[in-house]
Amino acid sequence: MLKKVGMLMLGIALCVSMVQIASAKTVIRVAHTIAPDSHYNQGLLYLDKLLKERTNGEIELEIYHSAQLGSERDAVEGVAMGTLEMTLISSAPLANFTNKFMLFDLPFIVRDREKTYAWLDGPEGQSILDSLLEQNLMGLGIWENGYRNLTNSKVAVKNPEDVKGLKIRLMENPIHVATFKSLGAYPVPMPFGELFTALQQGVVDGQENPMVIIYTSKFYEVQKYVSLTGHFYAPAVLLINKAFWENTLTEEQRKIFKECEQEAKTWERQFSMKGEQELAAKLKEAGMEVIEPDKDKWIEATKPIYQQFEDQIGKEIIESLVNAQN
Ligand code: EAX
Repeated sequence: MLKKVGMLMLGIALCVSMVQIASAKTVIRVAHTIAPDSHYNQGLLYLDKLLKERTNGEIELEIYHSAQLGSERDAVEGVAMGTLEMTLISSAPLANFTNKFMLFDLPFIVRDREKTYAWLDGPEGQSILDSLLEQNLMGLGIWENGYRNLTNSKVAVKNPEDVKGLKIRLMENPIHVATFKSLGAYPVPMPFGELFTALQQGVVDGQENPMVIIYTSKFYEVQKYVSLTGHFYAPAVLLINKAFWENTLTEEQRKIFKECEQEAKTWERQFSMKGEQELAAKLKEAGMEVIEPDKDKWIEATKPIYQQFEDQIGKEIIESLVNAQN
């Protein structure tokens, strides 16, 4: 009997020490689809640095860039199932999971970035993030992908009608698709990981993305024109598996994580903004023609999209974001 108790005690002691070893260091795998020198990757590296410093090395990130672990949709599914801990993605593909983020897909809805940051970081942004909780997805914060600009290899697009007949790759999002369709383009929704090859082989004529992505993905090698349309503003969402967040991290670690996340978000937004200001010149140097379109014409041409999606998104929330920028 005593021997049995002794064995049991030893077993318990072993288990406890194993848990201690396991909790000594928690590695969080985080996937995203874009290049190592992009705003996403640099922002995540900064978050990793903060986490390591402030948890004395208890928490660190293992970052998988360039769609190494699949598309954004794959990443969201992985985080929901717990086969992946974290991802940073554009909000647009989340339309496959909830309609709460579709607000941001409306053309030209974000005109004042700073005021929008405040709205995103407040209760409205939080309630949008919370819409994913029932799918085991915990939204940690809304970072930035940025204003999307159109590139293509065929015509110097200045006015909305210039896109007629162009095959344009878009994210998998119904509002994006409807917008370009209404302008007479052929929308081709496809995951980002397949885009460079599709442009290179002429499967599509063009695509749209923020300057940081156009530059760091070297789209200037396969695209001639960049039109500074800024037609959609893409927030980026940092998602973590809810069970992992609640059960693997301690309360203290979650508190530190939240603080680090906020600082990294601010850092990443600034990095993104700076890229936007500086990269037109670099794209020119790389051989692209940079076109300044008349934005008012684009705003006018894409207005009907609001009515088309108003019911699905909710009038109130649209007004809230618009009013927050007045
Ligand atoms: O989230 O798919 C896209 O065009 C996105 O901008 C990119 O994956 C980053």
